[in-house]
Amino acid sequence: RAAADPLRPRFHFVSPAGWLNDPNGVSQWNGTYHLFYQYNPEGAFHHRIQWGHATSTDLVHWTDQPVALEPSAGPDADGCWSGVLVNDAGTPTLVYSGRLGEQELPCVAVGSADLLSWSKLPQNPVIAAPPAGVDITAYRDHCVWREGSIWRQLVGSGIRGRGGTAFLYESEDLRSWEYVGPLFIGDASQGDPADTDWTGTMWECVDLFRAGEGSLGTVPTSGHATDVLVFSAWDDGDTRHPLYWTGRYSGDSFEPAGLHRLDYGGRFFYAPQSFQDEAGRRIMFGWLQEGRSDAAMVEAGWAGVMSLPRVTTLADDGTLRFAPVPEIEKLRRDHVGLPGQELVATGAPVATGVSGSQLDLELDVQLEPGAVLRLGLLGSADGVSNKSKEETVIELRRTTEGDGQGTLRLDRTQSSLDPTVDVDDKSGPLPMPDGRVHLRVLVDRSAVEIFANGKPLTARVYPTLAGENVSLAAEGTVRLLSFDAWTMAEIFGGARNLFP
Ligand code: DQQ
Repeated sequence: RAAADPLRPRFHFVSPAGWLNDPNGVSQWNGTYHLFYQYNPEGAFHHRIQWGHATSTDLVHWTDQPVALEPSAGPDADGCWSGVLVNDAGTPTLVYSGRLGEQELPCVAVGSADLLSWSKLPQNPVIAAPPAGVDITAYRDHCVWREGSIWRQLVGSGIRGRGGTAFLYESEDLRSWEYVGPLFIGDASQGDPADTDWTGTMWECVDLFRAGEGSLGTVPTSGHATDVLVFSAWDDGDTRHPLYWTGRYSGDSFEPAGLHRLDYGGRFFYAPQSFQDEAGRRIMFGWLQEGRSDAAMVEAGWAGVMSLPRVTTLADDGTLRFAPVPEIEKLRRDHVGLPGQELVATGAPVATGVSGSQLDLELDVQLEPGAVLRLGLLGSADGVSNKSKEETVIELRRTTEGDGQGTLRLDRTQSSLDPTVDVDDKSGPLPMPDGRVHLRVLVDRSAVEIFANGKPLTARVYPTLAGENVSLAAEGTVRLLSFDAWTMAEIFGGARNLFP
């Protein structure tokens, strides 16, 4: 049933059955990429979470592996929640949150050399309780790294009445941990939960790394380096979105410089986790959660999409810039190009001749001040008025000031005739020097990943009609410098091994 769902992505990783959420233990080990993920094979709902596992040699095609961790009597009896993989002098080691009742505590499992079988330590949990005397909102998820001869660990949390935080610990052996203190504490009184950059009452899935040159805990050798603290701002209300601070991590603290939105799709690119691969690239995965109801997920038989792996680099303005790994391009088929041309306000959209629901689009455009470009996707015309009945629209808008600023917006309001799905607008600021924008769009059935000058906007859409046209429309003057489109091949042919 799930496999036949036309909304199920075909070139993104999805779990073989049931439910998927956060990426875990993302890594490259002796050449092979490993993707673990929060998994419930029993159905498309979040319950008694296990660690699914898949491997890849190219970051494009994935082979399902047996479940790595599943709940057992003890501190993870109610779920093996998010965590990381580290290399302990050659021994693959997982640090994750074991859930028992309403509480999560840090647990460790060591792996066989092929990373396929895992043994939980008998002394789990390795940290018996959250820091004493602190009124916390929650306590879970891990970032673990080696600094000189010691291990350091962050556990995501929040201090009631103050804000999200990450508690710092140290260890010599990954088994006994000493509490150092909060790395730093956010301020939940700043702004309002509805703000797209509200930092939340708890930080899930903290991920600390150095972007640019050098590595964590070292003195940067050039100006082209910043430490980055990624977290998923959480609140027991509706707020869920990934943010990051740039700044400087040194000693036992983090001095923040700037707060940034990680993805303009907010909750649709959640709980990201990154690693450095053997080629030195920082690669990030995130969970593309659903925008349909719990009942619709259960009915579909599957839920949750893993993002395409993203190369994460430091831009000249000190923020992060993202692009899908170039390996993805090997799925491109049936190229369609359009000649460079000037698009002027014509009212009616220009057909591109491209259609499909598995697409990779790459455009270079230049907008005059005040101009707008609309790229329509997954469109269907009703054949009478020729107006689209369903369409997902990506909008680039340049300010009238000519200051090289603009907006990226995803208009989903007409994306589906299904009244029960999420169709909120998503948008964010887009610097466009001289009005120029490099736009990359990956459409995979219900998953849309947009990268505009390196700023990502990820969301889900649920079209009900079979129409799939791609169109372009302009307001003011927009120069189309290049337009290339491809159909994308599927990554999972045939039946998948379910490893009961
Ligand atoms: N999901 C996991 C947690 C994490 C949250 C549980 C983020 O570990 O805090 O499945 O989506």
